[in-house]
Amino acid sequence: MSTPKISPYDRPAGGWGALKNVAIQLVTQGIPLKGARTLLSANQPSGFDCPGCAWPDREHASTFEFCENGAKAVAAEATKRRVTPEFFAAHSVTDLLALDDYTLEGYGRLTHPMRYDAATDRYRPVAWHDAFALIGEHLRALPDPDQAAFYTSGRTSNEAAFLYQLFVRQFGTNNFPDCSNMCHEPTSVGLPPVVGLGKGTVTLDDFEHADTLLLFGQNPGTNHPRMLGELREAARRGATIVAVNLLHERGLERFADPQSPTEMLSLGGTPISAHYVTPACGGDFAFVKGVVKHVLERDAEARNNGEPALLDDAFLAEHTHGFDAFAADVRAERWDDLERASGVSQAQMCRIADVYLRGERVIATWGMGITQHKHAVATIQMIVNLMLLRGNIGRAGAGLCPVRGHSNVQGDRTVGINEKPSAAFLARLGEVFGFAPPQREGLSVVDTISAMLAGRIKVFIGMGGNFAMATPDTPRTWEALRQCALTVHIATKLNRSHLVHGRDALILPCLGRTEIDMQGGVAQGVTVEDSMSMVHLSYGINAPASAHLRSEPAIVAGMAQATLGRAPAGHADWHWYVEDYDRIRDAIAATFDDFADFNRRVRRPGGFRLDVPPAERRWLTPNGRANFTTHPLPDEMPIDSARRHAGARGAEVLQLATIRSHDQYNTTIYGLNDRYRGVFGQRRVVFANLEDLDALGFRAGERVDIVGVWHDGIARRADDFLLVAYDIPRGCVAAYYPETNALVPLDALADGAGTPTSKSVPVLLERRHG
Ligand SMILES: Nc1nc2c(c(=O)[nH]1)N[C@H]1C(S)=C(S)[C@@H](COP(=O)(O)OP(=O)(O)OC[C@H]3O[C@@H](n4cnc5c(=O)[nH]c(N)nc54)[C@H](O)[C@@H]3O)O[C@H]1N2
Ligand SMILES: Nc1nc2c(c(=O)[nH]1)N[C@H]1C(S)=C(S)[C@@H](COP(=O)(O)OP(=O)(O)OC[C@H]3O[C@@H](n4cnc5c(=O)[nH]c(N)nc54)[C@H](O)[C@@H]3O)O[C@H]1N2
Ligand SMILES: [Mo]
Repeated sequence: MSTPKISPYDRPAGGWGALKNVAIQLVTQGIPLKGARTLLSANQPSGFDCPGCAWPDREHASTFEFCENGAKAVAAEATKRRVTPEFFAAHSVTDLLALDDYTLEGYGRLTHPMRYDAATDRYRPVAWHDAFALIGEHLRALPDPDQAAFYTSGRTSNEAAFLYQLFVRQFGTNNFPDCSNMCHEPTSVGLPPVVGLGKGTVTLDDFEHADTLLLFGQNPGTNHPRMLGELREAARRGATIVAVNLLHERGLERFADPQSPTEMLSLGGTPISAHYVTPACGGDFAFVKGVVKHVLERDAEARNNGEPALLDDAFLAEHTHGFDAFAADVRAERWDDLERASGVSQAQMCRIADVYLRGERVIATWGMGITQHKHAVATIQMIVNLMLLRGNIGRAGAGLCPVRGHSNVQGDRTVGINEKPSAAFLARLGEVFGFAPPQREGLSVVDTISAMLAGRIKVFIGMGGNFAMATPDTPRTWEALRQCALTVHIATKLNRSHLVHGRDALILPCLGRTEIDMQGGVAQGVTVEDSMSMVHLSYGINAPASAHLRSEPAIVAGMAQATLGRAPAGHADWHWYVEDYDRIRDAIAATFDDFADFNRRVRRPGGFRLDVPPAERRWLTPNGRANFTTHPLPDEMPIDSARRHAGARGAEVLQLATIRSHDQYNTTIYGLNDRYRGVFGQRRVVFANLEDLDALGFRAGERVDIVGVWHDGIARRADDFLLVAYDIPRGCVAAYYPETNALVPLDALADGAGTPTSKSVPVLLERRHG
C-alpha cells in the first residue's frame, strides 16, 4: 500500500502506469498466472463478458483488448483469497463492521451459505435447503407480497434476472428496486417520450464514422477505459472531441494506448479533447440550452443572408414535433441568465455551438455527471433537442450514447427488472406463464428505504450489489435495513450490506461471471446486453471459487421453489429451467418479440442487436414523432434553497459531487490510489477550488469535516477529509463515493426519475478540532 500523498499526474491516461497496476493487482489477489490467463479470455469469442463496465467490445474480437480497470474487475473475482465458515467463526459481525470497505472485500470470495446467529453475533454455515426454506417461510408469512423488496445490481445475467422477476411476480409484487434507479434512470425516463426508447441509438460503427463527439459528465479513463480506444481512433482520424466535465479528467485530455508501441515509447499519447468545458455542478442544462440558442441564431443569420439553412429542415418537418414552441422558448432566454446558471461564458457556449454546426455526424454521450442531478431528465432532453436540430439521430455516425455502468444493467431492465412495468409486458408475461401478474407499481431504491423506515417492507432480498453502501443517507438506510425481519444477499464477496442486517439474515454465495457454470453435466453460458443493445453469450473459464457455490439462476430457482412450491407453465419444479439455460432463453423469447429465436441468434459470432427503432428513425412515441421538449431555466437550484436553510452561513454552502476514484468499482475498493487525479494511499480527500479555500479561510492540506445542509435539518456528516486544492469551478467540491453517501439526503432526487442527486449535494466544510 502506498503512503498517503498528493502528487499531480502529468502523463497521459493509460500508458505504463496501466500495465504496472494490472500486474500489482494480480499479485495482490495472489493470482499472477491464473489471472493473466483469465484476462486473455475476457471478451473473447468463447470466453466471458468482462464483468467490468457495459461498454461494448468489438464483436468479441479475437484480439486482446487491454483494459486496466476491466483487469481489476476480473482479478477481484478470480482472487485466491477466501471468506470461509472459519473466518466467520473468528469474527463477530460487530467486529467486522468496524473494518473499512476496502478491507472487507479484500478478504476474498465467499465460500458457503451462511445464516446470522444473534446469540453469538456471528454468521454460521447453513445448508442451501434450509436457507431456501427460511426464505420461503418468511415470504409466505407476509400478509401482503408488497411487504418484500427484491433488489438487483447490474451484473446479473439476463437468465438470472428473467427468472428472478418471474418468481417475484408470481409471488405477487413489482417491488424491484434496481441499481439503475441510482444511475441511468433519468435516461430511461427522459428518452422514451422524445425518441421512443430509453436506450442509446449508436453502435461502435457509428463511433468510427462520427466527425464530432460531445462527451457530457463521464470519466471514461477510469470508468469505461475501452471507450478511450474509440476516442483515440476518432481523434487520430481528425474528429473533433468536446469534453464537458466538472473536472479536467486526464483520460479526456490525453491517452497512451498500452497496445501501441509508438505511444508507449514516446510517452506522449494522443490528445483527446480539442475543447474542454467545465460548467458549474449541474450547469449542463443551461449550457446546452445556450449552445442551442447560438445554433438557432446562426441558422437565422444564414437564412437572412440567403445562405443554406443550418438546421435539417427536411428532418424537422418529416420526423419531429414541437420545434416552434421549443425554438421560441430558447430564443427568449437571456444570455446572462444562461451564463449564470451554467457557469460557462456566452463566448464558450457560442464556440461549442460552432463546433456542433461544423459537424456533419455528431454523437453525444453522457454519464453520471448528467444523470445524478435534480434537473437530469430536462438536461438529457435538452441534449436530444440539440441533436434533433440537425438530424443527428438515426443516421450513420450520429446519435445518442448514454454510457451505462454495470455490465448487464441494461439487459436486466430489458428482461423485466422494472418496478414500473408496462401493462403490455405484464399482460404478455401473464399469458405466457398462465398467471395474473401484480398490477400495482412497485418501489424504487429510495422508495424501498422509505418504506422500510415506515415498517412497510419486512423482507429484503439483494441479487448482488451493496445496498447498504451504494444508497443515499447511510445512517437512515442502515436503520431501515435493520428493522427488516429478513435480509438476504446473493453475493460473490463480503460487503457491508451483509453486516447491516435484519433480525434473520442470509448470505448466499454465487458463481461469478468468470467461473464455469455446470448444470446437468454441461457448462452453461449466460447472456448480457451491453450499452449499445448488443446481446451475447458469456462462458466462465475458471473453476468455481468453492464447491458450495450455486449459480444465480439456481439460487433463484431454489428461492422460488421453496416459496411457491410449483413452477409456471406446467413444470413441477423451478429447477427444470436451470438444468439447461436454453430453457430460460426460450422463456425469454416467448415473452419478448425482440428475443425471437434467441438461442439460435445469440450463438452467432458476436451475438445480435436488439431492435433500436430510433436508430432507423422509427419513433415509438405516442405521436409517432421525435419530440422537442421545452424546459425553462429552473427558478431555483438545490443550492439556492440550501443557502436559505444554512442561514448566516448561506454564502459558504458548496455543491459536492460524489465521484469514483480510479481504484474502485462502485462500493468495491481495489486500492487507495486515484492516479490520474494525483491522489495516493488514501480516499478521504475533498477537491476544492483554491479561491474558495482562501475565501473560507482554509488551507490545502488541512483536515475538515463535511456537513450536509438540507431543509429537514437532519444532521448529516462525513468526517475527516484532507483538503486538496484542485482545478474545479468555484462553489463546487468533489469527493469519493461511497464514503460521502451519508451526506446525500434521501429525498434529494432527480425530478421525475427518483435518482439521488449525488452530483450536487449542498455541504459546508468545517475545520476539524483536536
Ligand atoms: N473502474 C470502474 N468502472 C466503472 C465503475 C466504477 O466504479 N469503476 N462504475 C460503473 C458504473 S455503475 C457506472 S454508472 C459508470 C459511471 O461512470 P461515470 O459516469 O464516469 O461516473 P462518475 O465517476 O461518478 O463521474 C462522472 C463524471 O462526471 C463529472 N461531473 C460531476 N458533476 C458534473 C456536472 O455537474 N456536470 C458535468 N458535465 N460533469 C460532472 C465528474 O467530474 C466525473 O468525471 O461506470 C461504470 N464503470
Ligand atoms: N454518492 C453516490 N452514490 C452512488 C453513486 C454515485 O456516483 N455517488 N453511483 C450509483 C450507481 S451509478 C450505481 S450503479 C450504484 C451501484 O450499486 P450496487 O450495484 O449495489 O453496488 P456495487 O458496489 O456494484 O456492488 C458490489 C457487490 O456486488 C457483489 N457482486 C459482484 N459480482 C457479483 C455477481 O456476479 N453476482 C452477485 N450476485 N453479486 C456480485 C459483490 O458482493 C460486491 O460486494 O451505486 C450508486 N450510488
Ligand atoms: Mo451505475
